[in-house]
Amino acid sequence: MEQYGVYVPRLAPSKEYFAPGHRACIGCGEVLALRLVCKALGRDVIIANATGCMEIVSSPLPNTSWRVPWIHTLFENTSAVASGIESALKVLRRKEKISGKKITVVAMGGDGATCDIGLQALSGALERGHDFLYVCFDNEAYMNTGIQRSCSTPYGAMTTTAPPGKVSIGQKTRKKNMPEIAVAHNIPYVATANPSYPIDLMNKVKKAKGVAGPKYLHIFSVCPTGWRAPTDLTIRLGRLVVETGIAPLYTSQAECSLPRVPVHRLKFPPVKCLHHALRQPW
Ligand SMILES: Cc1ncc(C[n+]2csc(CCOP(=O)(O)OP(=O)(O)O)c2C)c(N)n1
Ligand code: SF4
Repeated sequence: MEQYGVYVPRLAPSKEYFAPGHRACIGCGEVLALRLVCKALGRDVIIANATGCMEIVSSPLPNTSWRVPWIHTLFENTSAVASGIESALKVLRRKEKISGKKITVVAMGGDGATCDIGLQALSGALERGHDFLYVCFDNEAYMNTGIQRSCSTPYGAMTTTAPPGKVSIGQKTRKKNMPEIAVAHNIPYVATANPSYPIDLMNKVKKAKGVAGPKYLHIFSVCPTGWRAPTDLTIRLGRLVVETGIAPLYTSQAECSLPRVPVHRLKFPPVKCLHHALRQPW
């Protein structure tokens, strides 16, 4: 972690396609992930972005942080919009109305937009085999509207709609395993990432760009505001979820930069990680 500030600026592309001046909270892991995704994608992209924190903080009229073509979509139709864009590009290329240059089509949203409300459209797009990349920024709740629980909120965590106390443990259901659901669609590339491992994250985006067909990237994104965590712990918390095995980094392909950590070799018990984020009542 100490090497983060030394190496990443040297190894990451300096060009920013997601401009500074956006309105994300201090220490937001999700906006850091988005910035890294944009760096790795480069300029030849079209992004369909579901409602949620990353859309809200980046597009207060008349300003925008987007230096690439970008469209705001609903929760329900983000993957459908991306499917339409990809199909339109195919037709325009076939009719020689545009050059044959590769344009990466990307759909993105938070865990609420992805794992709950947009799941049907996402599943359809994966099944139809559209050539696009879906990026889920998983901060484990509907943060933008005030920390409501989603199906990606882990068991026992605190949210405003699942508050822990005398009558409840907090979130009562188990976290939906979205990357494994994507894998079950038999698509060519699924990976998990985390902005606390920025080079790994960017390599996975670059890898996905080069794979034909549907790709799914699930990015664990620390949200200090929603987790009631200190803002200077974002990178550390992102590391802890990997080191404790709470959110392992892996890909659906054979090669893997950071392997799953076997449970018996975890550096810390998971509770240490949860304790940092103050998300547990005990
Ligand atoms: C169908 C629908 N329901 C509710 C809303 C209100 N809404 C806007 S942003 C948001 C939270 C988004 O949560 P998530 O997708 O997890 O992204 P995050 O803000 O956490 O990044 C909600 C509920 C909406 N825009 N559309
Ligand atoms: S609420 Fe969380 S995810 Fe949203 S901008 Fe703030 S820190 Fe980022």
